[in-house]
Amino acid sequence: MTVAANIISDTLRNIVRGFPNLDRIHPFYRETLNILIGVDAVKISLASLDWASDKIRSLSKEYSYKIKWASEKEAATLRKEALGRMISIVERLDRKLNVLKDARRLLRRLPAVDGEKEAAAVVAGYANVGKSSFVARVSTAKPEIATYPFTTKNVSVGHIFEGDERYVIIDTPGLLDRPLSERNKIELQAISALKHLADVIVFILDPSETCGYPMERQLRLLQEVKAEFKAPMLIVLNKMDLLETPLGASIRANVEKMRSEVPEFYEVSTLTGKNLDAVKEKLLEMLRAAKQAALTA
Ligand SMILES: Nc1nc2c(ncn2[C@@H]2O[C@H](COP(=O)(O)OP(=O)(O)O)[C@@H](O)[C@H]2O)c(=O)[nH]1
Ligand SMILES: [Mg+2]
Repeated sequence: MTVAANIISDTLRNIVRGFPNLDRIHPFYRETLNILIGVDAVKISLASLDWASDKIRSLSKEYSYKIKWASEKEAATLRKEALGRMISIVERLDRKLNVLKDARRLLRRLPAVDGEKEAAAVVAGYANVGKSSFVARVSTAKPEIATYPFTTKNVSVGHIFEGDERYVIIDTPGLLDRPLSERNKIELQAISALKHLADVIVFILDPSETCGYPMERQLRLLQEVKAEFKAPMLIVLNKMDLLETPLGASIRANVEKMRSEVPEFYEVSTLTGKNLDAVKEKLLEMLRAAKQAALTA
């Protein structure tokens, strides 16, 4: 009986100890957990396990004492009674254990964003403007691909290394590539969680419009994302290599129009690499500032 009690009690205690500290995880994780499972539900479950672990240990002590002074026959009954009570405590934890199992699974599936240390850039813009190409160009060659917990969509998480600095850049296909009004509830939840993650928004536009979306729509999305996310924004015009093609005139016209509406932006080509060093330098500067602000906050 004592052995069984110790095993059960230790197992419960280890589940609690092995669980990430909810007050210290990245706000993005906490928000995601909160939306899908509920941070309070997880905390209550952890507290219940803690309580059960103590309770089982004290029952074990209580019955050991009784058994010591009991007759052989009484002892057998007491042992059975003790185990019965312990099992009933564990059975009542069933729902709580499931909450923790779900929470664990969710946290494991989240993109590998390393808590407080790393500032993160999130990439937005219509489909086919060159978001994935951009992430590939400015970050590690092989970004990690994670399935976003809300959707079947994949986010790709790249790392930007600069000396001993390390930042995260996240491509979120299917989330920040069209107006909010066109998104379903699950996608909106995902975006809400992304807000806690984004220190900088990289917004990419395609003035050649070969992505299939006119500049006006792209600019409207830019305004929408800007209003939605409070993070500073780095605006990038991609596919500038197409200036040398018959599309050149309309690209030039679109860039001129941009100049009258948007104070600062970068003209790049993720195909040829044009201006990518400058935009990467600017991105690093913004991420550094975000990190500094977080440290002094
Ligand atoms: N000409 C040109 N094409 C580009 C450039 N960047 C991306 N593309 C093309 O645009 C398409 C969409 O690129 P992708 O990075 O997948 O865009 P995403 O949907 O925003 O992630 C692909 O066919 C790319 O080859 C560029 O700088 N110049
Ligand atoms: Mg893409």
